[in-house]
Amino acid sequence: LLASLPICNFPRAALPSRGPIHLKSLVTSRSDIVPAPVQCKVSSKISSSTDIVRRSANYQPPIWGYDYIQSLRSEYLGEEYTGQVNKLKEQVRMMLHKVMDPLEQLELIDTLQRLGLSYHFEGETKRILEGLYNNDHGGDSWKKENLYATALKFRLFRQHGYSMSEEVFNSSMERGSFKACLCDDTKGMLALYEASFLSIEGENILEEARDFSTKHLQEFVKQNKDQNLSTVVSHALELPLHWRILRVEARWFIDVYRSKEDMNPTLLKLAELDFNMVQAAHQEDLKQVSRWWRSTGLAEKLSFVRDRLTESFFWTVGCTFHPHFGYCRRMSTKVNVLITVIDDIYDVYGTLDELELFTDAVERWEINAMDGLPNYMKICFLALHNSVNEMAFDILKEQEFHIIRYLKKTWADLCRAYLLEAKWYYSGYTPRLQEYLENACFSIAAPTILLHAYFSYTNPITKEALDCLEEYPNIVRLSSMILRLADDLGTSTDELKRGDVPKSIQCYMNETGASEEDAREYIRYLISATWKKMNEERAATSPFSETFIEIAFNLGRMAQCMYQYGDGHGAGNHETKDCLLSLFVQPIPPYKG
Ligand code: LA6
Ligand code: MN
Ligand code: MN
Ligand code: MN
Repeated sequence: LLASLPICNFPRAALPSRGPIHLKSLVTSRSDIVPAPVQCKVSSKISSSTDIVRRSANYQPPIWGYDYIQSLRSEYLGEEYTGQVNKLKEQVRMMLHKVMDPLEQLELIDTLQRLGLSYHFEGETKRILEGLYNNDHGGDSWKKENLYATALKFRLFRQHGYSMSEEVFNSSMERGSFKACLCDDTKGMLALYEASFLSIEGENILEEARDFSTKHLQEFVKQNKDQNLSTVVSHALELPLHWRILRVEARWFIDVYRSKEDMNPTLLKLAELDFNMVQAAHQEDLKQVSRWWRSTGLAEKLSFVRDRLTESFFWTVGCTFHPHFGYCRRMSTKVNVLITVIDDIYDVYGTLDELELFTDAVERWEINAMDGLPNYMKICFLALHNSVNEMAFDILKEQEFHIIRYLKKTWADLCRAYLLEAKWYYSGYTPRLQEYLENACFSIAAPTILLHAYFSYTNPITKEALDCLEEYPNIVRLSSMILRLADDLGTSTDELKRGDVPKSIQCYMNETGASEEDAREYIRYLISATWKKMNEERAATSPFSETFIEIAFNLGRMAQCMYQYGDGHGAGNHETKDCLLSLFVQPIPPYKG
């Protein structure tokens, strides 16, 4: 089975080796953790004679229907706010020019980033960082600075692609007694903690810094001496800044910033206004793509699948929120909903025979290939075929670049990976973790998502980048790995209940005898190790634009966000619902100061 698969050795480079983890207990039998699948009989219209036993996931209906989405209207769409924003932007630009103290400069850059505003000030940010870097690099000024300033500077420099040695933390980390006195410096600890996530493999000082600061910050939260600071620290401990997507973080940080003592009203006003205006643009994208989604009729015709338009749209906003990327967001949303539907066909509803036929049809990528499919698959196939071909048509028109070959290959790779999982499921096979991941990093669809993203966000498309993409470069593999592992942490409990292949947690348990808790811990460790490799990729030379690399990073971040509290994409939970409301529906009430 495996040998016949053209997908091989996918994440081998990405899978770090690690000594055996401490095993607390052994799992006695698989039946402890895998309840019998929920099955339901449907009288199938597709299969003329026999009753087919199909699984069911009992997915909830979407949080928002078509009419609700179409009713979204923001007053911030109008021209009248553009003038206000421009004025505020000018004032902030002046601030950026006036501020001279290096620490204040860094703090301003950091605040703009967290407020979601830095995209307006890229030139200024670059100029300031360049100046700071040239001034103090090579000198020993680091030694004179406190931990907070050093860590903030380190993080911002690394984020912006400046090379920075972890040695700058040597003086803070090497002496035990110094560590003891740092413990009162929570602000410094927090900065050190955030900086440590910019590390690459093998950076031991940063590794130690992460452990040390994490422990200290956990202790600080327990003591609960300072309510405001504790809130900020807990937020950081849940997920570091480097793993968070900008829009969600900005929405959260604007509220935190409002009650800060040294809050600057100009920054706050600009942040609120800009957030609301970007939200208005997103509403228009969402309305438009929701009309397409309704026109496909897939949600009604295939009532067993997840109807997840808004969540699919959220993934794309997490990848890139800039108002002018509307076309790309709409295209990527289409890709995401189609993936979600097809994934359910393979994981839940389709029989193995049907899945073989569907895979074959996608490989052939021609209209006649539909003929032998059951009706529900015909509809899905044609929706896929039409939508993907239409995207290819847009690119052909715009750039005279013919991309069908690439698109059809990625969908065929995806379906083959899905099919292999279906075969494993029906044969009751549990692969080793490595074998599982080699396939699962395809079946999570990140390579498909990123390939489509490349086409819709890139102009001009280059042959060099395409050749590289065809080989599934590291940046794609690593982003896929994070998405797969985070997805497994969030979704595998429900998946196994209804009947699905063992996911990474279960493969690892089966392979090593680890408890579920230890297996989850190991998967979290793998995520963290994968991020380090991602950080390394950022610095590597590649034929990809900053935008594409950022999208690959953001896809990983979106996964951390979506699966932070369980299955935010499929099952829906109140955290995701609140998040979607705050991002796409509710404007921020303006600051009256
Ligand atoms: C997750 O569902 C899902 F639908 C995906 C296709 C993953 C990424 C989603 C985007 C961006 P599930 P599986 C649309 O947990 O079957 O069912 O691979 O994925 O575990
Ligand atoms: Mn699935
Ligand atoms: Mn699947
Ligand atoms: Mn899953």
